[in-house]
Amino acid sequence: KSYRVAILGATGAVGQELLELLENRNFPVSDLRLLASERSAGRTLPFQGENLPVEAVSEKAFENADLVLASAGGSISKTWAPKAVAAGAVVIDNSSAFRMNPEVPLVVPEVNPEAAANHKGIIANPNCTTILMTVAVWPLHKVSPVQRLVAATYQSASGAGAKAMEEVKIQASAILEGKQPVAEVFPYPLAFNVFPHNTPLNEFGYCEEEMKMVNETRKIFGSQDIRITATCVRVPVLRSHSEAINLEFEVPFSPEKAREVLSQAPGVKLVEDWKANHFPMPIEATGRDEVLVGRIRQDISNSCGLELWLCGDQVRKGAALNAIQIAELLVAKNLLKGAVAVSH
Ligand code: A2P
Ligand code: 11C
Repeated sequence: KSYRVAILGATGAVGQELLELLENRNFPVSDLRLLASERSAGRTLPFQGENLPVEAVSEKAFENADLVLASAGGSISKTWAPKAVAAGAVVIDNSSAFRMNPEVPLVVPEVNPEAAANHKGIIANPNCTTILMTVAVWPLHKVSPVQRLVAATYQSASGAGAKAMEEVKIQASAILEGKQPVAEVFPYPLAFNVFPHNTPLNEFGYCEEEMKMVNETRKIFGSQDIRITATCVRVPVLRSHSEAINLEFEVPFSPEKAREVLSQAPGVKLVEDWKANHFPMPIEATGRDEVLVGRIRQDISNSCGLELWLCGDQVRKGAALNAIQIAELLVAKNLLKGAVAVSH
């Protein structure tokens, strides 16, 4: 069987990665439509040795589509995902628009693949920091339920899209040339700087990104009891997010046991060379599928606490790869329409 696929937001950082993964993972595509804004209409993007045209998104663009991979932001998804579903497609949506909707499954294939089957047309791809954290924490949580989780993030420019990555490079050059950096995509210069994540703050002083980590993780784990808090910070890294995670269990969880569990966990790669002080780094996570985990150690302030450090490619596992893995799940379970191959 093969599928008619549309990528909404094909020209963006995640869109480009979706295109690459569809090709490299040999996803059974019979027809691919690349959708973006009016600005990109007429551009072409390479796929399987051809240059495919980019079209401005329109209702017609979803005609006959079996699968829509959406990554053009929340408001675009709110407008177009229901139209794509009405046209008969399944939408895997990378935005935050539908994630907390009780009718919409929120899926990390390594954690809750079973949830994907219960969709009503839309499946949500979680926020990047949530995906990376859940891949690393779920295997431990299954062995001994996490009571409390404290996260601090070090988020790269890629989380804010292709234009943000470009902006940081231009700012860095400007600073090196002794000029004032200009910030347009970000509220402040990110080159040679860090600032708390600039999403809107709630009445408790938590920003949206932090609340995504709290609420999405609870939904994915199917556990409303787990206590979670996070501090999200943008750092001048181009690609791949890092996270410091402190876990509290009911009973002690030894670092040796955690290493044993994580060394066999799907989607995780242990990176720990204590003698060389070599642990996960964004430059080594970039372009990889796995979440790199290391610096696993007992929390010296809490006998039931465990510390770990992780890095993961936000564009890949934090977004595009997770979406493609959800699509692969649907294919494996025969949950997508699609043309049946005719044998000659
Ligand atoms: P375009 O390149 O035409 O602006 P990123 O997250 O890297 O910034 O990418 C955002 C993606 O969302 C791009 O593909 C962008 O297309 C797309 N996009 C932005 N605004 C719209 C819109 N109004 N309609 C359709 N696609 C949009
Ligand atoms: C960031 N996590 O790094 C954000 C980007 O809800 O999908 C993705 C926002 C989202 O800034």
